[in-house]
Amino acid sequence: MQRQLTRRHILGMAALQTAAALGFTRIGLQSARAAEPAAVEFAPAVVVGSGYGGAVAALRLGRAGIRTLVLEMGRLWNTPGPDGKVFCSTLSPDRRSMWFRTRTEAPLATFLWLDVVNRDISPYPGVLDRVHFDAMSVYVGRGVGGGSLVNGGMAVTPRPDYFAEQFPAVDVDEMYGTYFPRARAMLGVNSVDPDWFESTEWYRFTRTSRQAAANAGLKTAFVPNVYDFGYMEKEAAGTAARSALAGEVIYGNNHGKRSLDKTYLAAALGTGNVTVHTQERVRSVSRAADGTYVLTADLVDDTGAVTGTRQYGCTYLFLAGGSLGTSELLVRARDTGTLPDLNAEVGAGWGPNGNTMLGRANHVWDTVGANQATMPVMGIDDWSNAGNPVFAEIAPLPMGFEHWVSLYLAITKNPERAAFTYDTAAGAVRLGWTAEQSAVSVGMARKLFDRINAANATIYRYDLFGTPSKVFADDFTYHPLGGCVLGRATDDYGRVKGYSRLYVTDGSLVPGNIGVNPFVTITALAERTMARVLAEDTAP
Ligand code: FAE
Repeated sequence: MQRQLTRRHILGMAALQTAAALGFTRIGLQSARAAEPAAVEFAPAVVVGSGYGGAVAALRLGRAGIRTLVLEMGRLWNTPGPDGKVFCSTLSPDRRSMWFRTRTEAPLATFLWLDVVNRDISPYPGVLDRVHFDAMSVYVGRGVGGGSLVNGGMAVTPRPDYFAEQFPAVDVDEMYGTYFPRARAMLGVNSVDPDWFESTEWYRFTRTSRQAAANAGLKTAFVPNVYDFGYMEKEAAGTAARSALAGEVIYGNNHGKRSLDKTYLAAALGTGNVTVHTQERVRSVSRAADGTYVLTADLVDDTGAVTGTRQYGCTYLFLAGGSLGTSELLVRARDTGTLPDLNAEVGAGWGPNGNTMLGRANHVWDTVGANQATMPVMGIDDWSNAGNPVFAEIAPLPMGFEHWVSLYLAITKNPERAAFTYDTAAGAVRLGWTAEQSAVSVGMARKLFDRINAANATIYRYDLFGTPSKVFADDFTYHPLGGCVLGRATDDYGRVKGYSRLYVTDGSLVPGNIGVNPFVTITALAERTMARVLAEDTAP
């Protein structure tokens, strides 16, 4: 699919490129023309975070002619390093890989129980973060584009019946008729050519998993993606630089991926009304006597040192720091008394989308291929099994050699939820998720994959998730959801209860589980919120 880029969109992309080349931490159309613009201390609208929810808010505000400042704690990923590449590869990570770490923390800790996956690195504001809580750690993207920089690009629209179950107050027809199509079009969603899929070596691993599922009587379904499959075919043909076919994904893609900096954010900057400040981490939010919001942000340099703080004022405040970022800001604001009227639902309703990762060992004749594309295109869809609803993404494991491993990210209908609480002594939030709650996801994933193993006379892999042997990786998630759930902590459109002109537009609105990979849902809900807010709240 060829996407049409408007002149303003191209201007926005030019602004991103110039800002990167000159090392700016403030990005707007002005920086594309001349020098860095003067500091914006007051903006009519401020957006915290530049992932899906933040990018939609910025574009819609900018198009409505509202001057908007986006504050992002990560960096702009647009400048090539000494190797000529913006991002480092998954197989050979360097400081660009992870957010202020001395060693990488990849989801697959080991291979054959050997510590061969992770590498020592020097601390730097790298693109992938793993945030540790007591019994759960959460992977998130850091930078202009948030999770879109590091994710697998799977662009899945949830089942309407489950969406309606999770969002009883939302008009399902309007979502599926207006906001999901709008989100997919803006994100540049496309699908792999089925003929190419059937013939290419790069998706042998998927076809092998599909056959194993079919042998157990299970259905599989193609899923769309935001990676440009036309580009991927050129990579395979050797006529374009390789990215998805060169093992790139969780530490960023140098080509092919339609991340938000190439879609929503480029269009937002192209309006001329949006400015993005990078490496500024919002620490607190309060309200001034005149009803405007006051934000304090720490300026973080490349070593992680806080080199100063800056204060911003705004009339309209959009929180889009993701499930973790927004929940942290609001729980802290409520419990330290800077926004005391926030209700008890703030921080509640959190879940990891039932995520559990696992590997199966295939027979030697069921090869998965040394060459694997990093963008998943298929899932095992057993969600309609009322006794054990699971949707399992068939995930790649591109190690450059044949290893016979089939890898999966199972999304289970785990009903467990947890809450964030504020730890005054630490000045940080805690997440109350427990190992017992993860065990519910494991039980559901195990039921499905026991069936697949039984039908194929295969076994699990025991060597992938550290020592002692762990079959199910149940202690991390890619899909943090909730903490500020729609209709509970906010009204039915993301307006935070207790305060006017304060909004949430990100994954914290989703009540812990959505049954599929979540960014299309987050984007479509943000579109719905912005349409309503611009029609009702910002009119003069
Ligand atoms: P998000 O994209 O996380 O953006 C939040 C932004 O706010 C980030 O850039 C933060 O750095 C920034 N921020 C946070 N706190 C602050 C603060 N205090 N001050 C300033 N900035 C702040 O939020 N989903 C799919 O649908 N399909 C996939 O294939 C898929 N694969 C994934 C693979 C990986 C490895 C990971 C980590 C995630 C994956 N996801 C996938 C999940 C998806 O990326 C995630 O649901 C969305 O990115 C969440 O969007 P939000 O707008 O909520």
